[in-house]
Amino acid sequence: MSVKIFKINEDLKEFMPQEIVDLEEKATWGNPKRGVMDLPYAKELIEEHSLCAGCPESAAFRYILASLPSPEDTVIVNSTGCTSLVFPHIALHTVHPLFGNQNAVASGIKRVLEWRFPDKPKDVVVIAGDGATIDIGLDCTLQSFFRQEKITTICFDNEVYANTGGQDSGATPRGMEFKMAPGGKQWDKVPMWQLAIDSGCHYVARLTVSSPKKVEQVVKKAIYVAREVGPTYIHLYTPCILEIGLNSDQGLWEMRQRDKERFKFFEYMTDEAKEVIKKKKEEGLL
Ligand SMILES: Cc1ncc(C[n+]2csc(CCOP(=O)(O)OP(=O)(O)O)c2C)c(N)n1
Ligand code: SF4
Ligand SMILES: [Mg+2]
Repeated sequence: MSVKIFKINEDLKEFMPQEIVDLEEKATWGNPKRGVMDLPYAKELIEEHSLCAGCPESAAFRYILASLPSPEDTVIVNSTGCTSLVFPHIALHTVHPLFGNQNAVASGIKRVLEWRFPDKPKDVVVIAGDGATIDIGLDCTLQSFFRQEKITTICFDNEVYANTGGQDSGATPRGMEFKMAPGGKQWDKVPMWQLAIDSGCHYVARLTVSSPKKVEQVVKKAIYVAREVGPTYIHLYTPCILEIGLNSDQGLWEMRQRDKERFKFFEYMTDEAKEVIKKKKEEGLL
């Protein structure tokens, strides 16, 4: 885990593909002020992905990866689902544990990194779908909050088990129907952001990914607070355009509709989190 592993041996540089040279020369690693404004230029931020064309998860990934304060010192822990299709395309340290176990595995990684590198901040970020975070992995998610693990959990809520063809999840709103759940959801959507607050998270945000700058701000705040205080949680709406019958150019439109209602921007922070955020603002990092 160091910027050095991305350095090309000088003797080999002239033989390296331009793509690899660009990765070294134009990368934003080592600059905590990096952000979504680097997206058009920074080579290490995903250029390709194997999600459906226009899937808002791809935008969410780009904004998050561009906003990590120290990508070279970050480990991302994922879970199976559409999100996992992106990981082979990114130049970051990632771990793919068993479905639903992501917060338990992230806790272990964070503790080992703190022990091994006591003087250097190492960020551990979980990125997983609503099925993994709220349904099958809920136990591991909440227990990591109860234990006050210093990790950031980001849930990509598309309100469905997308990768397995469209079953309803705890995050599906009441009445919503899918191909493989034609009877319609019988219960209300689980308010995971509230569970995160009640379970001890120090910073919680709920939003869509319609505004890149907003995503950047919440990701940075959540990571800085996790470093110094304890668990943080971000709930992102990344609609599955395939399952709700939209075209590839309609994801942004869908998110802007939900910005006004069930994914209206919401932010919560404890007093300790407020202190960290104030300090980071004074340092010009937020
Ligand atoms: C232990 C285990 N249980 C179940 C599965 C099957 N499985 C793969 S992807 C998935 C759904 C993921 O849904 P979600 O977390 O909401 O992610 P999405 O695909 O919607 O992005 C399930 C149940 C699995 N791979 N491993
Ligand atoms: S199935 Fe849905 S969530 Fe998965 S890649 Fe396609 S649009 Fe995105
Ligand atoms: Mg899902």
